[in-house]
Amino acid sequence: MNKGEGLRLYRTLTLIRRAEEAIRLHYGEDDMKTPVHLSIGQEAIPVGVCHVLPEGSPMFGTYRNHALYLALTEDTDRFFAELHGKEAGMGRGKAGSMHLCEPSRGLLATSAVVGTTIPLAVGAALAQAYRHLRQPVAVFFGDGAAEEGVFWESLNFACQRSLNLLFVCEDNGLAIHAPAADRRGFSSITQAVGGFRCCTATADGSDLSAIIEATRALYRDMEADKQPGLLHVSYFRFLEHVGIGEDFFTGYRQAPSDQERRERDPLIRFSSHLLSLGYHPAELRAIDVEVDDQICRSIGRARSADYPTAEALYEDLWV
Ligand SMILES: Cc1ncc(C[n+]2csc(CCOP(=O)(O)OP(=O)(O)O)c2C)c(N)n1
Ligand SMILES: [Mg+2]
Repeated sequence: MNKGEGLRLYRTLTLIRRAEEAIRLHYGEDDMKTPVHLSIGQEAIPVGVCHVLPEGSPMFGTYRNHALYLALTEDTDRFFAELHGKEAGMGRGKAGSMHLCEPSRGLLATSAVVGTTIPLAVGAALAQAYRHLRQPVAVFFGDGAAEEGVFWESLNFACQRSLNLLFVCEDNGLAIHAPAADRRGFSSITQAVGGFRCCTATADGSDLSAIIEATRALYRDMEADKQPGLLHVSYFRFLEHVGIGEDFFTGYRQAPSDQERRERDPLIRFSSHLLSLGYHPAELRAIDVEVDDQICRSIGRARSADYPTAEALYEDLWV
């Protein structure tokens, strides 16, 4: 990783974190007309994967998509406009937080319905194969989605057709409040997938460098074997399933210690890594200030922007 690359990655991680901290700060004012599934703890996964895959690769995600959207676009103007339900949002104020997409940057769809974008990604990868193109397609999904039939059917079809498709399982060990052990008939998704003609890799979601390294190696294997890949990344969900608060007090899981918080926080981990490589703290602080300024201006623009007209409700529909 050269110096410019390190700073760019730090900027993207920081942009995602600060954008979500801004959501937490302002959400109570009730100007953001959408439920939010925050990605604090998960940010490094899309940042790492998008860093490795070729620019413009078709991508699909879930309702927990803020990190993926911002990693691909860094566009906080359209992001905050959408969260405020404004016409200037990337979904003209009608998508809300759970359906962010930006086809011009490769982000084709995200969805509130668990597992639904997995077969869409298979379709996109099949289209690539049909046109004799080898652009990889990536789909991000949670550990809960990996228990749905559609995941296994999609995996089977992708392996049978040797599609250039990267499955990225963002595993926080929870489906809302239900831990993996209460839901699953298998102990490890990579083992369970091991019987398919599919390359696999794992990484620690709090370590951006490890995610980049694992994705690079997996993508090389996919290219060599001409088979799909599954990247399993475990991470810690710092906040409640939906909303802006912590939920440790509810008792279904334990609060992390201060040391665990530091170890599981991808931004703390990556900034410590950069400092250990000799980056100067002032370089990182300058990025923090610039990012905060960008976010502040985007929120200001979103607040003063126009709502869509009533007629716009009937536009952009397939009927
Ligand atoms: C088909 C479907 N079933 C159930 C739900 C309700 N639901 C919303 S989020 C969620 C948990 C999903 O967990 P996971 O895939 O691990 O994603 P995470 O929220 O942990 O990122 C469920 C069951 C839904 N949205 N869609
Ligand atoms: Mg989960």
